[in-house]
Formats: sequence, structure tokens, C-alpha cells
Amino acid sequence: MIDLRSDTVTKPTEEMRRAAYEAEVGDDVYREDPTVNVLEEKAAEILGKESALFVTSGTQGNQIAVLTHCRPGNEILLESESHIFYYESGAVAAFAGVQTRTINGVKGRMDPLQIESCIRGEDQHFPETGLICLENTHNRAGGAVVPYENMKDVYELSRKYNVPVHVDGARLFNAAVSSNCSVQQFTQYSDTVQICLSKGLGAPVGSILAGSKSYIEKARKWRKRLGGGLRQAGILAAPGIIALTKMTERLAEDHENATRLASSLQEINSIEVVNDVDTNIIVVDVKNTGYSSEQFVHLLEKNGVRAVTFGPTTVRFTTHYDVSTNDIDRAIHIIHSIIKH
Ligand code: TLP
Repeated sequence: MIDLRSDTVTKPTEEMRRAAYEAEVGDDVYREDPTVNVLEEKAAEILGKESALFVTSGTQGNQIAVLTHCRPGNEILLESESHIFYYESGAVAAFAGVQTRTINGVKGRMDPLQIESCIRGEDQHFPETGLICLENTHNRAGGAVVPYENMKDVYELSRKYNVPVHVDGARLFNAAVSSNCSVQQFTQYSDTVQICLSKGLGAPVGSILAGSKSYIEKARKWRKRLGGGLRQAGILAAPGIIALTKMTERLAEDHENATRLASSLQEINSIEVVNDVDTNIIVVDVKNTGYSSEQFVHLLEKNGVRAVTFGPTTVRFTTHYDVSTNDIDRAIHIIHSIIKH
């Protein structure tokens, strides 16, 4: 089975498994887990922030970010198809008690002028704008890189209005590798950032939330409230250290495989590749094949390829560490044969 459903399906490498086995551990709620401490220090350094916190998942990291930045009754600005809005089970409403104001982006990027026009002024009728959320790469825009120039513009205007900026950087290393720059080129234009260790970077579990020292202290309390204070978490942090220090550069291979798959899919008349394939995600529209996305995904699965539905007629493929170029060529062959017959 060639599993292209998500880069979340990657399994830990041998080295990660060994590191987990050998990890020095302690009780992290007492801040006595040396491996977690190393991961958090390294993450803060790499992301160019004062401090970092190991959290259980990307969703938890984003939720802690919103909870720490906002108060109930605040309004947050975010892109209409951002993960926080689209895929986190309504958690910002359920937990933080904030309302969302969505802005349609183009390739995942929001127009700074539109953001500015949505920031609330002083008026007793209005909620306070508590946070601007960006997502990079943008999942539903097909792994699109939001250029750091756009982030800079948003960040500069956010200073004018004193509204913090959080970046859902679940795949921020993909953005950095694709743009041939350091991750700090992006994170410098944010107050806080969440990055996932468990997607293309291959760790089994975990994300990092990074920001200022005082912010991360408050975030630590929210993590505890949410039941995310783990004990001998070094077992999980050890693979995370490898993810962060050894697995980022190789994301370029996933991007090459994605481009390879996309250009071959483009040759099939009835399939339309709808995104630009900046990174490791390919979104195709299959309506001209006569199949719905569900039928198409089912057919693929029967023939040994897994993908996910992305809309009624759209399907997402995601490349990652556990699919080789050979696997991609096999997947290409399978898809061509299914569509021919
Ligand atoms: N995305 C998953 C699904 O939840 C859709 C996927 O397969 O792509 N931010 C972004 C941009 C994400 O894509 C994801 C996961 C998360 C946050 C949440 O991370 P986890 O799954 O660790 O909670």
C-alpha cells in the first residue's frame, strides 16, 4: 500500500526508536525531564524565540496559543480555510470562547489591507480583535507557501494595532526548504509559532509552541489545564530532537516527489491538478473522470494507493518520508491504469 493520505502517517526512524529507548527522563511537570528540556531549548533557538513548549499535537499547540493570547469574547482573524477554523472541531469556540472572523485568502495568503479593515476599533458594540492567525504552509491551499514578504506586511500592521500574530507552522519547515531560506525568515514576523514534529519530520508525536518567555510560562499553565502536562515525556521528546535537527533538509525530497507525481497526473486529461505544488501536497479535481472524490479514493485504495477526499470532487495526495520515488512511480502507474480503464 502506498499511503499518500498525509505526512502524519510517517513512522519513526530506527534512530528515533533508539533515541526513545535510550532517552534520559524525569517528571516534566516538575521540569525535570532533561530530554524535554533539550528539545525545548533547541526548538526555541531554531525558531528564533525566547522560549518553547513541547505539546502533544499541532491542534493542542494552536489551541493553547489562542487560549493564551485571547480572552473570551475576543474576535480572531484567520483565513477561511485555515486549519484552526476548518479542522479543529470548533475548539476555539468551545475552549477559548472567541469568535472567528474569516478572510478569504489567495493561495493561503490574506491581503494585509483586508486584515487591517477587519481590526476592530474602540466601540462598546465591538469585540476586541485578540489575534491574527496565519498558516504556513497552508494545508487547504495545497501546501502553498505564504511568502515571508506577506507575513512581514501583516506583522507590521499588527504592531500598529497592538494585535499579536500566531503562525500555525505545522509545515513551516516545508515553507523554509521550498523558499531556500531559514525558518527564522518566517518566524521573525510572528509573536508565536506552532510547528509539528510528527508530520514530514517523522517524529511519532508532538509539536512545539514557541514565543516570548513570559508568554510560554502562561502557555505552560494552559497546557496543564488541558491535561497536556506529561510526565516522563523524554521518550517522546527524543525522537522530536532528531526530527528537528536531522529531518528538515530532506523535506526537499518530498517536494521533488510531489512535483513528479503532479506533472504525471497533469498528463491525464480527465484529472486537473488544482494547486501550484510548492511543497508536498497535490490537490486534484476528478470530476471529469466521472467519479466523485469518494469513489475515486475508494478505487485507488482497492488498487494499492491511499489518498484523502478534499471536497466533493477533489482529492489530496501528500508525499512524505515513508514514500520513495519508486513508490511514487508505482502510484503514477496505478493511477494511469485506473483512469484508462
Ligand atoms: N493536518 C492533518 C489533518 O488534521 C487535516 C493533515 O492530514 O493534514 N495545522 C495544520 C496546518 C495541519 O495541517 C494540521 C494537521 C494541524 C495543524 C494539526 O496537527 P495535529 O494533527 O498534530 O493535531
